Amino acid sequence: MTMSRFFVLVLLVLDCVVASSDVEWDANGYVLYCPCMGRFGNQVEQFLGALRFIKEMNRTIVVPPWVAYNHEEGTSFTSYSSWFDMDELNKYHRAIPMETFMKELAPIHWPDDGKSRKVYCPDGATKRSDDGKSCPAKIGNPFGPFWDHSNIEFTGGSEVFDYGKMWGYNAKKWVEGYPPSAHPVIAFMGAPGSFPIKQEDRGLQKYVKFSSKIQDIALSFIEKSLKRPYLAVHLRNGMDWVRSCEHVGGSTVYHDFMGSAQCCGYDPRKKHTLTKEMCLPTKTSIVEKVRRVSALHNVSHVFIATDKDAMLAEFRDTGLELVKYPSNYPVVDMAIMTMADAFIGNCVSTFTSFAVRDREVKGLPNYFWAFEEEHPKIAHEEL
Ligand SMILES: Nc1nc2c(ncn2[C@@H]2O[C@H](COP(=O)(O)OP(=O)(O)OP(=O)(O)O)[C@@H](O)[C@H]2O)c(=O)[nH]1
Ligand SMILES: [Mg+2]
Repeated sequence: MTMSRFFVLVLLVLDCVVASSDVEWDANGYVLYCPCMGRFGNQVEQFLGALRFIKEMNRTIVVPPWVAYNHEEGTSFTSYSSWFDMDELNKYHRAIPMETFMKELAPIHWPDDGKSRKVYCPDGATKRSDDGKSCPAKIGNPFGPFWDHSNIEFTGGSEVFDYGKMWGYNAKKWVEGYPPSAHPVIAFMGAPGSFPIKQEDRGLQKYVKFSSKIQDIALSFIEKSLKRPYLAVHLRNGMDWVRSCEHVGGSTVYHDFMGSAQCCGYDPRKKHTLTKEMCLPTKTSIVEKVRRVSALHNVSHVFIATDKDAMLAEFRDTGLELVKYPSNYPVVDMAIMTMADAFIGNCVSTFTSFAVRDREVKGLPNYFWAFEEEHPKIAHEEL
């Protein structure tokens, strides 16, 4: 080995030593959880609720990877930091990625010793377990694959909590009932955050910033293929969505359905009725709205994000330049939507709602299909 190679090796080793000693154990404890319900949009909504709850508990949040489902490739996991910026998240509260927690801290502080690795679940969940008493933490998908992905077996058993007594996930109750001295690591079977998101948690979106990798991909695409000002539209129209919207607008009047509060509002007395058209707008009304918003914002380029049908044929007569990202890359579609000068989304979709919250905190305009009022400004309460 040459001298210079030797020094590189020494530096690398030193770097590792320094890096591992960087992660200090937090005596206030940790919370882990599985984002086991729904896809990306749902997971983000629950993440923001969990973030507030865990901050109020004054524990460090162990940030789980995102779970994605694919017919061909099965269930997959993407670390938070590959899409988003951990430093930005840390501006709100102490956060550590799951991978780092498992690699650096778990071997010493949360060992697989037959007692430490416990899973916490509400009493109602035990019904699904084989013995009817323990947490069914690894039964079914994504439950099993999620914890397996991080090599976690709950060899310490289950800690079943009284959901009513804890007011669900009330931080004060948890601080009193489960102090870090006795419960240093709380691993929840599911997300300790509500779905749909609570109004007061919407603003936390500002701490969820895209990683530099995703930003670079989005910005270089915008520079190459779009011209500012540009309009971005989200068309949620795959078969699963058509089925989801089937019951809307029937005999039962819906206000709350997935992301719908972003249009219908949060105040129970003033809620706007959710219509079928808001969930699944007609093609004619979509084209008409694109024309109108484009004229209003003086745009010539429209970025189209969709899970299925980009409606290119229907938009052709508008004379607008239609642009799509060349591959199916949901998080990049999302980034390009958040950066647009104007945006039109789907009231019910939580995929839309991510873009809407991100744009809200930046003060950018949002519009919705089949819904005429511009989004009511969220209360900018102190975070
Ligand atoms: N590439 C791409 N994928 C999308 C788009 N919209 C939806 N999807 C995919 O469809 C999934 C929709 O699930 P969610 O993220 O939960 O959002 P949602 O619209 O509330 O839909 P559901 O909750 O699944 O009914 C996303 O996670 C993406 O994988 C889009 O504009 N572009
Ligand atoms: Mg969803």
